[in-house]
This record gives sequence, C-alpha cells and structure tokens, in this order.
Amino acid sequence: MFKKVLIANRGEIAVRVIRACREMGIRSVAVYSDVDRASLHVRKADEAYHIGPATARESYLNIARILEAAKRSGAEAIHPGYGFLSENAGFARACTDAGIKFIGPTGDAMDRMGSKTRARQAMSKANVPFVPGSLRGMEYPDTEKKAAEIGYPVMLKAAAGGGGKGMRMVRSQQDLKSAFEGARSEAERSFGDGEVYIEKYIENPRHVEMQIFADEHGDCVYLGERECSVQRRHQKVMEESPSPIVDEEMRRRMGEIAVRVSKAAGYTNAGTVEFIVDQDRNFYFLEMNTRLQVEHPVTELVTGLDLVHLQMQVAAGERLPFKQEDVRLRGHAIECRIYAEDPDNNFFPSPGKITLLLLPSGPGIRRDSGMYEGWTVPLDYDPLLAKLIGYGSDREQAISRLQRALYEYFVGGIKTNISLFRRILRHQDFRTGRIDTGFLDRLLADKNYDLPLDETSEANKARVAAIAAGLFNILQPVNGSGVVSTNSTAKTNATDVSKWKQVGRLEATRS
Ligand code: MV4
Repeated sequence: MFKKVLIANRGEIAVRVIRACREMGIRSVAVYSDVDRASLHVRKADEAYHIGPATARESYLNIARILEAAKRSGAEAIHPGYGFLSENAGFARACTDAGIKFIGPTGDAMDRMGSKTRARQAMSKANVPFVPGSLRGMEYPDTEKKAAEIGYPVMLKAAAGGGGKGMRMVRSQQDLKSAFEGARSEAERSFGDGEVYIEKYIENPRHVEMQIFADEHGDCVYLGERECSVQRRHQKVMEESPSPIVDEEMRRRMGEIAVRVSKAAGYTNAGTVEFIVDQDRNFYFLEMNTRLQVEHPVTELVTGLDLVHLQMQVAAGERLPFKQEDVRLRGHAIECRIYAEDPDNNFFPSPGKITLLLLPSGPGIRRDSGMYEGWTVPLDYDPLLAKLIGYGSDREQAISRLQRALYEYFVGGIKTNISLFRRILRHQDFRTGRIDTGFLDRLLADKNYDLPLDETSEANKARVAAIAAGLFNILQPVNGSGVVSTNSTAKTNATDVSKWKQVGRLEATRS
C-alpha cells in the first residue's frame, strides 16, 4: 500500500480522502491556494504545500505545480477528488509519466468516455441501450431527416458537452434549424468543439446512476444505484440510494449493463454510469463519470463499503476484496448538498465568515464537511460547504432523521440552502418518491406548491410572529404582575433563563 498520498483538491472531498488515509496508515499531503491557507483540509493533512493564487487555473488546475508538490513531498500517488483535474486525461497521463499513481482510471479510459458520440458508438457495439438517435455528429440537412425519423420532440446535444451546455430541445421542424445553429455555436464557444448529435427527447425523465468498481485484474462489480432527480440547472441538490423506482430486477439489469459499459471502456477504479429513465421506467445510457462522485456517501451507507479505501486498494494493484454476490444493499440513505447560497435570492452565492456553527449529529446522521466556525468561505470556488446524509432502515426513517438533523443545523454569518431542504423533505411528492428532474423547479416556481406550513412564506412569517408574541406573553415572567413560572420547583432565576431562550430563539429564526 502507498505510504504517502497527495490530495489534489480542497474542501469536504479533500477532508474525506484525508480521513481514509489516516485510517489506512497513509500519510496525507494537502495542496492549497492563497485563499485556502486556513482551510480545513490544510489543517487535517499531515503536510501541506502552497501551489498558487486563488484562481483555480493557477493552483488546483495547475498540473506542473501539483506534480512539483508531489515530488517534493515524496507522495507515491495522487487522489484527484471530484471536479478540478479529476477527469483530465492529460493529468492522469502526466502523473503516470512522472512515476506517480493516479488514483482513478487511465487517461485512455477517460478519453473513450469523454466524447458523447464516441461513447454512443462504443455502447452500440457493447449492446448497451442508449437514447434513440444518431451515433455520430450531424450536419444540418441530415438532422432534418433524422429528426423526422425519430419523431419530435428531439434533443440536440454537444458531443463534447455535459451539464446542459450546448443542449437544445426542439418541438417541431420549424425550430430545428435555429436550435441546431444555437447548439453548434454554444458547443464551439464552451468546448472548442462544435460537434452536435441528435436524440429522441425524453419527457419528465428521472436521473438514476449506477456505481461501479473495477480492479486492474479485469473484475468489475456494481454497487447499487443513486437517484439524483432533485436538481436545479443541472446541479444536483439531493441524492439517495436506493432509488424509489428501482426494484431488484431493474437493479440487476441496470447493474449488469453498467458493468458492460465499464468493460467496453477498459475502465478501472470507481466510476458511475448515468442513465436517464422515462415515465415507463425504460432506462438509457447517458454518460459515464470517470471519478468518485460528490454523492458517493449514500452508496457507502447502503453497501457498508468505504469507496475511498477501495480506490486506494485498487490503485495499489490489489484485487477487489469481494464478489458481486457478496454485495448487499441494506436500508436507505439520502444526501443534502449544503451550499453557501441564498435560496431566497435566486441562489446567489453567499461567501463570508462563519460566525456560529451548530452541528447536527445523532442516530443515522453522517456529515462530510469542509467548514468550521471562524473560517471564511472564499468566493473563488464551488460553494459546496458540506454534505448532510441521513440513513435508516427504510426511506421513511432516513427522511425523519434527516429532517430532524436539518433543524439542528445552524450556520451563522452566511446564507445557506439548509431551509430549502426542510421544505423539500416535507413535500408530499418527495415523501412518496414522485420525483423527476422537474420536481425542484416546480417547488420553487409555485409558492403554494408545497404544504401551507412553511416558515419561509410571507403569510406564515406573520403567523409565526403572532404565535411567538402569544407565547412570549405567556412565558415571560413580568415582575410583580402575578405571572410566574409554571415550574414551581425551578431554582434558577426565571428571568435569566428566558433571556438565554430569547437569544436562542432569535438565532434560530435567522436561518
Ligand atoms: C436529455 C433529456 C431528455 N431527453 N436527453 C441534461 C444534462 C445532460 N447530462 C443530459 N440531460 C438531459 N438529457 C434526452 N434525450 C433531459 C435531460 C435533463 C436532465 C438529465 C439528467 C438530470 C437532470 C436533467 C435536467 C434537465 C434535463
């Protein structure tokens, strides 16, 4: 096993990997930019190296500086986390060329999955179901014919795309030409590659992905699915495992297909195969993510596996320590992504100093976090602060534990989206598992879309204030007025106690 590993990342995922290193007796090396000198990952690692200014391009994306830190520290391997250089084939190769093990797939495997059209050709060969449409990039005149053949509505997508960039939905032929040109120029601008292909449009889809793990000896297993349909602008907000719509039979089919995808790509280490699921529960391959994902903890909680430990073992050349038939899913886990953003102001980023931090814990709660009280959230990076995960023997218990923990959570000094999760979790459609990729937009668009008991709506703020005033009147002992504590055994000064409570209540209403 490696003796020393460098983590080419920051925030909660760097802390997550450092924890695995500590448990495995591996020394951990952090890297940091100017604005991350005091960040949690720097404090928790065994060593830390400064790699440049705040701008990611000059620090966390700076291959030369990261390799230099690896060499200086004597690290034998690099864990890239997610984002930044994690899916950069050039970086994976540069590590290999420098004699440092990249903890992830090879650069070649990343390239095979990087182009959507190339991936579709490979999937066609491997007998993997994908969304009906073209296997190759299209020129405009052929696109008209192809669209008529597959039937409207259709979707135009950038071959180099992801995250919805260069994507256009088209309802009829009269809109096709301008949509095609729009998709092409957006793809050209965003990726320097204007290749566009066409697919049948799937209405109200769900996003379900399968975790796979492949070792370097040809074995690959699937570790269950994650439902990621609660999202906003192609940014996932909540994920859970298992998916409310996947049963054992569907899981086996999807898992076996995901293993076929992995084998077709010559894939090694942790990977995720994304599927789009239609209203009749047909599923189609969408793309493969060649990294450990943000939402990996929900899979860890239902499988009992530690995916980062496994990544280290597989990267060190060990065989997967179990077989497919040993994998058992138990219980249910749901993750909330806690962002430094204001849900009442169009999710505007909210960097700044964390002045007070009250942390949830207790039964069935896991918290992966990169923040601490007194730390200043920089505005230079993705605003993900932490992940709060609730788990239990079934979905209902996971929800009630998570909801309880969300009410325990308090982050002072900055705005977070914690209150949004409290709303989502009490929504009837969420509770019954009726979530598609439009769920969150519908909840946000319609003030009356969820149950009326909502402390964020204006009407209820007034109601809550009225109730608070009433309670205040009853509970507040007034000197000499005859109103006294109802607790006759109380030895403490009732006025003092209520002052503490007042402060506490004030804090609690400032979510
Ligand atoms: C689609 C689709 C409907 N039909 N493709 C969005 C991001 C990209 N990875 C694929 N996406 C979609 N592709 C066809 N043929 C709907 C989406 C989509 C979506 C997919 C997964 C998760 C969230 C989504 C939100 C909106 C649209």
